[in-house]
Amino acid sequence: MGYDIVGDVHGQASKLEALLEGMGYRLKAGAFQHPHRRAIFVGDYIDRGPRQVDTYRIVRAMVESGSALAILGNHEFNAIAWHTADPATAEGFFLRPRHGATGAKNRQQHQHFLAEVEGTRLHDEIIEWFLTLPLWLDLPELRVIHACWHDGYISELKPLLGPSQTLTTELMVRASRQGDAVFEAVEGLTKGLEVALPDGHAFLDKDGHERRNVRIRWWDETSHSYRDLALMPDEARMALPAATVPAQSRPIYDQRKPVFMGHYWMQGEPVLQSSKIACVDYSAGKGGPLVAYRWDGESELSTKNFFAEGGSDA
Ligand SMILES: [Mn+2]
Repeated sequence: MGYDIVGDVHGQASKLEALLEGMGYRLKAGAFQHPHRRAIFVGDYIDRGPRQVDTYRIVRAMVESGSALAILGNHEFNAIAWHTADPATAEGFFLRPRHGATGAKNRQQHQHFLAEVEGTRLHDEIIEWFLTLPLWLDLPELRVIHACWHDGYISELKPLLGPSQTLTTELMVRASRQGDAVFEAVEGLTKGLEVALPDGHAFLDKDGHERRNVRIRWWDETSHSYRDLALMPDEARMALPAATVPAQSRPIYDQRKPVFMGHYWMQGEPVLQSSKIACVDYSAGKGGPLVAYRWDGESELSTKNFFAEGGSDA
């Protein structure tokens, strides 16, 4: 069976329809289907774009008809946390804060979704469905993760998750508490691998907050220093130490099968991260095309198999 691994949609339902049609999927009994292929969605269905609920309906119908598989992205994780009351606090407090400056920022990131569903029964229904999405897929032939395939985090979470790698409400609580091992593992898988800078080093993030950890390009086996591996604007990146990131804090991918991810807002022509690693997020949520990788059984990935639709709508 061929798989079409589709990047972060972020509410761009029109791009999604065009991409699916372009790849030969047709609406049948309410769901896009292909005679001999299946789609796999890498997460981040919501936030930013103009058709939040439509995107949800398209993806869910495909999953329920068996024509697609879908995993959880950090935006779905945040949406669940926004909607889940914090059992440790007074009424009116949620796992993702709604109060103060942080609350305002959280609401702003979530505003397009909230504008379509806030206060409705549909909102509850969508959150319930998000809770059925696995954090990763480890199929016989390939793997799918939203941001970082990390064997350590995966084996740590596996015994705690529900059947088929889903988050439970109890785990949502732990995953929302900074300092909890579950928090770190879920963050690592859905937002990417973070490493601590050497002692005495820090940088200011875009909000002016001092940070002692950086997210790195976990897939890049040809780079070794904080400066070369950090995911941040070049100017800030060049100020980071040229010291080598310790091997134990950046596990190297085992290469046993291809792994697909989204999340990184890539730009330009789609390229592979390696012959086993491909990111399919080309910023559909901010003007880029929606991209898929059309996988036909190959164990060495090929740039020729990227398929793009839409873009430059910003
Ligand atoms: Mn993401």
